[in-house]
Amino acid sequence: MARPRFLSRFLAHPAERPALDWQGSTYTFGELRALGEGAAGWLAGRGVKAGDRVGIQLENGIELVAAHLGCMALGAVRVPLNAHYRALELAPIIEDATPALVITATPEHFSVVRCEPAVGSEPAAGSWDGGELTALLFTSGTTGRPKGAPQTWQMWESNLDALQQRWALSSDDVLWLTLPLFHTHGLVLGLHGAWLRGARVLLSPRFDPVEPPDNATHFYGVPTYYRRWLPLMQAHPEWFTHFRLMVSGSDGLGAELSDAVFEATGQRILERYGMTETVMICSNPFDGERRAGTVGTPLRDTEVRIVEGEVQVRGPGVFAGYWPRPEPGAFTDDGFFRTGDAGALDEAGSLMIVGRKKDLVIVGGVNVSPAEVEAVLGRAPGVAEIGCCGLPDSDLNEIVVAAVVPDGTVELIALRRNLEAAAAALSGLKRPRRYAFVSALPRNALGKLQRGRLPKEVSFDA
Ligand code: MLC
Ligand code: AMP
Repeated sequence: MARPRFLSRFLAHPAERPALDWQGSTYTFGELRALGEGAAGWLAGRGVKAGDRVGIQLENGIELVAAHLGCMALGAVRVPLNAHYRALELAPIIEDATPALVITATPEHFSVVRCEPAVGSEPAAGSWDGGELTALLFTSGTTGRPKGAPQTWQMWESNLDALQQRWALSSDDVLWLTLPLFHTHGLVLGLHGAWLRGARVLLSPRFDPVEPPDNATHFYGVPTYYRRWLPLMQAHPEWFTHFRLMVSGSDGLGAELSDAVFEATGQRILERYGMTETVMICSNPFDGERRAGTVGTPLRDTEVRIVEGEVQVRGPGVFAGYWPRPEPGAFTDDGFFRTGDAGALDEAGSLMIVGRKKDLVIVGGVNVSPAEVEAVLGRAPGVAEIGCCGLPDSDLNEIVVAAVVPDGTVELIALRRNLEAAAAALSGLKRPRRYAFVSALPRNALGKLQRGRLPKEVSFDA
């Protein structure tokens, strides 16, 4: 198999250049290569072959990095799995991804695959000659079932090159990376984006609003990170002066928060917009005006249009379709992907995301399908009907709330307990933060639940 150019570029960085800092140790690009080859030997020793899919359910750390590098060296396709997901949420993903192996810290969540606890090192293997596919990322479907979005090296390379040209990213840059590495934002933009350029990554286990490392030049976050950081920015603006660029994405930043950060630090956060299915679509510029409240203009070679209020996109970063369950209607006849986001262009051609046409709640930058939450909580004893939606939240941007029609068989106190017990099968951000008990749900003439009416028509207690 031919080596993807993306990998050739990664392997061409000088062996002695620092590539990763993790818990006090610095790894050079040469050491990452050796780590990958060791991990590829470990995978091969467990029967994994080039082209196989490997699930990786780990929190940020050197084990996660080694697992990814091992797959890259062996030519296996990575399936990043959300480290917070429980058995119930993992089951449909595993069913669709059919991985040869899953590397996880919580093997009890898997019943259908062989699981291994941690990455060791065995004799080197791996030619870094993978196929076209590099990863299969699962994104919350609006129907409740996560959808597999295959990622090619080519998608990432063309998209990241266009993005980084706009951001003037260079090998001298140092990215403080606190995003989880199982979403597009942390994995593709963060880890792979930095390494494509030969830049250095300072990896943290998670985001905490603390003083940033003083050698960091770049930071990427979801709006919640900036909101939690704001008091510290106001108290210690000098802690943020070494950043050359701070970026926000995965959810709307809003002009108010953007302005507050600017007033505190003099830094105008650069907002960009993307999706797992498309990598990045639009971005504000590094040089030139960053328009608060907009996500900027389309990247090079990417076409964006608004049709009946919906953002549609076509370009080399856009995936070829869901796998293994293609979705009829995901693309228009002329090849534009329907994002499900509602948008408008301002007079300067910058895109504004004004809402969502899809039934999705974004909690702290994490997509939650209300249909999935309803399916799980709908089974709680005492529930006749349930409808979930998002409500604005001053920390997480949005939270999930649930309107429940009791079936009358249990007291309300017991019903609430049953709902909370059922919700425990879901990862934390998906669980409703508030419940309302109602006599009926808003439905259209055909009986279809109208989630968009819930926030207006139901009063959710705090
Ligand atoms: C935390 N939890 C999650 C989760 N993070 N559940 C699912 N997915 C996640 N990513 C759960 C925990 O298990 C816990 O459950 C509960 O939420 C609270 O955990 P916490 O760590 O105390 O939460 P908190 O500090 O509030 O974390 C929230 C957060 C974090 C915003 C800091 O979620 C985060 O880092 N979000 C970033 C998400 C991201 O990277 N999005 C990019 C998507 S890519 P329990 O059981 O313990 O209560 C994309 C494309 C693009 O959108 O354009 O970028
Ligand atoms: P994901 O499926 O996790 O990749 O999430 C993609 C979705 O995140 C998009 O369809 C948007 O709804 C949302 N999103 C990403 N970036 C932004 C942004 N800058 N502003 C508003 N929404 C965003």
